[in-house]
Amino acid sequence: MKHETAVMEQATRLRTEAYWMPFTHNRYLKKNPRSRILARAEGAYYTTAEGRRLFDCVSGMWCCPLGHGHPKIAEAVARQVKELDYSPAFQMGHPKIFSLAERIVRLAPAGMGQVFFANSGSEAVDTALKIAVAYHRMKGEAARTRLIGRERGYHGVGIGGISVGGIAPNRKMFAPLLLQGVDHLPHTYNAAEMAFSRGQPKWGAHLADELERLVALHDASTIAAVIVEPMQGSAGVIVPPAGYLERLRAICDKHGILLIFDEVITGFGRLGEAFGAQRFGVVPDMITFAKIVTNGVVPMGGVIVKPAIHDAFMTGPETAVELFHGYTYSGHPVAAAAAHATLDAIEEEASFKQVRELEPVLERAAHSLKGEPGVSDIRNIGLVAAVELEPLRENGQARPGARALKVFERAMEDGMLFRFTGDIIAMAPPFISTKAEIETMAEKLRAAIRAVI
Ligand code: PXG
Repeated sequence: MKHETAVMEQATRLRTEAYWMPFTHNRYLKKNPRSRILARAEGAYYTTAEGRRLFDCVSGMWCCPLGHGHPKIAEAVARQVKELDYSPAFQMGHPKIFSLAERIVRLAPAGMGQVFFANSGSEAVDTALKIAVAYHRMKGEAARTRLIGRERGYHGVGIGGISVGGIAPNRKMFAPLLLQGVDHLPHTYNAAEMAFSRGQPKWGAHLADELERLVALHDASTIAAVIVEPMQGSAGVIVPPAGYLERLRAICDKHGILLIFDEVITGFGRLGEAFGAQRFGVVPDMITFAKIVTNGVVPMGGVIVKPAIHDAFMTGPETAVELFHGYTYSGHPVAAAAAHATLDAIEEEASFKQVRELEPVLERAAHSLKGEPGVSDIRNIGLVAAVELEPLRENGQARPGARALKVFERAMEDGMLFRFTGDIIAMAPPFISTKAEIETMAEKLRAAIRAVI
């Protein structure tokens, strides 16, 4: 208990000036930081510095679905720190990273062959884009340099990721740094056609044909890769229309363009299969992952590639480095240990099955909010749902984001930690959630929505 008191005290007596918080309204939060300071976590719950228990409605930031303080992962990490805390990433290796790569390939859709490790989703994305461009060059098609992203896409915050990304505030401040020769597909969201869809919307497969238009404009011989999230997460849960990803795949095949699925959110079970690729039955050429691979305990990201991509680099003298890319912490032993323990737990706890069983529970609970004040759309797939709210208006002017912030704060007072972007409230509860916890989450969201009008 002594330790418990120390943790709480440390969390409450804060000097907030020196820490510049990421993607945060720093000045607003620091006016009243206490309610936003987390002191502890266990299972599907956080405890704030004020001693309030919060249900973890978005699994940390989509990354901790097996619950916090998982004993197997904690033990594996502690053991690894003592056994081999760090191993140079270049020209050296350690057993766990080889076996982890093999395991990830086994989980991936058939036809994948190798894994390149990074430390975050952003690094994974920039790695995949570099591999795509370099691959074509290795194959003698050095003119294939263009990258195609999608409106509302989120691919992290590296220069490559924001260039192919499609969220305006993430791009506009950094415009001079954006990569040249990038184009974007339209996003697939259309409220009039798909509001309140359950699972994949029926409308919208034809939007994949926009890729043909970009090919006609730029010529296939200049295009290296298309990168999309199979389900757009950060932009507010945009579920791919039925048939859309299949069409993207076919068009990429026709023109020799690599298809990259950014599965940083969807990888390792969020959609009830190991990857979105399996859920949607479409196999890309590369898959980026991060987050759930270690249950969020230690940073890790990576790219899974088809053998043909890997093999294209395996030329020249055997003593030459084949890919001039990598990070000090690529394949970190502690991350590898956490990932093995996470994958063990996923198997033992039948996590993908848990997700499939909870999917209809979340779907029903989320869609029961239809008709509540200001709710303009509800969408869901796997263990993910989003409720979109109409913006609040003040003197006839819309104030984007204000309603969701109020709902977020209100729900927190009621023991729920949601995420919001703009006026969209996201839910991606832990796989270990009970049916009752998911239903309570939706009821508390209902109460918060009703309180904010
Ligand atoms: N790609 C995708 C598809 C992501 O969702 C990244 C890349 C970047 O990963 P890193 O590890 O560099 O942050 C992400 C991250 C949210 C939210 O609530 C989503 C992310 C991160 C934080 C919050 O929408 N996605």
